Amino acid sequence: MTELNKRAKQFMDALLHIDADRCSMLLDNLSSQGGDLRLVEDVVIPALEQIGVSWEGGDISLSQVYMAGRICERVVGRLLLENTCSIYGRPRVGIGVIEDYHALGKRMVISALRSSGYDLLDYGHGLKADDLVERALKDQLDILLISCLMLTSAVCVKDVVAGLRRAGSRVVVVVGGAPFRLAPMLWKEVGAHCMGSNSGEAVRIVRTLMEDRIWE
Ligand code: B12
Repeated sequence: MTELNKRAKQFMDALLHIDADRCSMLLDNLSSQGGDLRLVEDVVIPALEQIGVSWEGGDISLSQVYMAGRICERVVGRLLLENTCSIYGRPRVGIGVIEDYHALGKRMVISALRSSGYDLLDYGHGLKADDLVERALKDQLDILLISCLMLTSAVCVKDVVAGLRRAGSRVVVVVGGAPFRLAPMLWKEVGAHCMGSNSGEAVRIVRTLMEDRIWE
């Protein structure tokens, strides 16, 4: 087991014991070594994914999953950039979680983009396809980032893409979240332009789209 895997395991144990103080302490120790977002990618996400697997296997309860999610929101939130920005210039980027309420991934993507110098609009979570279409059109977005963690939510991206094209919009739709990682061709099936597996990829995708100015 590598050092980071060991950290992820320690973090998961603390989560399952609903020990928020220990979770904070473990992250603070690592955070002092620098690279906050990398740290979340390497420690928090593997821990949460393993918790999801354990829940599926019937080894832990939904309340433990729930509390793990809540603790992560709190402790990770402290490490992320929280300032709300308005969008100036190009590209105009917006992000939202379609249908479901798994919002941590979106927060990480926002933080990575903001710390890389991109402003973006946060549309929140639990959004219907029509909400996303309406907002993307109203804000005249160039890039719409959609996050989700449930397969049933992922398929709704199709309706967003259809709604945008019906309205004549050329906004580029980029997706991310567990269903797209698990089914590598799903992004194509729902009509997205591409998918990203983590917050670093979100930054790379926005940068490339901006260089190509694909919306022009
Ligand atoms: C924590 C958690 C919860 C918490 C959520 C807390 C919160 N506020 O977010 C709670 C307890 C509330 C919850 C509830 C439920 N959950 Co849940 N949950 C999880 C769990 C364990 C971790 C999710 C998480 O936060 N991961 C960490 C984040 C940071 O990762 P991420 O979102 O993937 O984001 C990263 C990348 O994907 C990427 N990314 C994300 N978005 C985007 C967007 C773009 C554009 C790009 C480029 C990249 C990108 O960057 C991020 C950083 O690397 C997962 C297990 C798993 N394998 O994911 C199950 C999981 C997602 N849940 C699941 C289910 C079924 C549910 C419930 C239906 C359970 C129930 N019976 O009530 C409800 C549904 C609630 C709802 N309507 O949304 C299933 C979904 C299965 C499926 N096939 O659809 C999973 C997979 C568990 C499982 N193995 O079965 N859950």
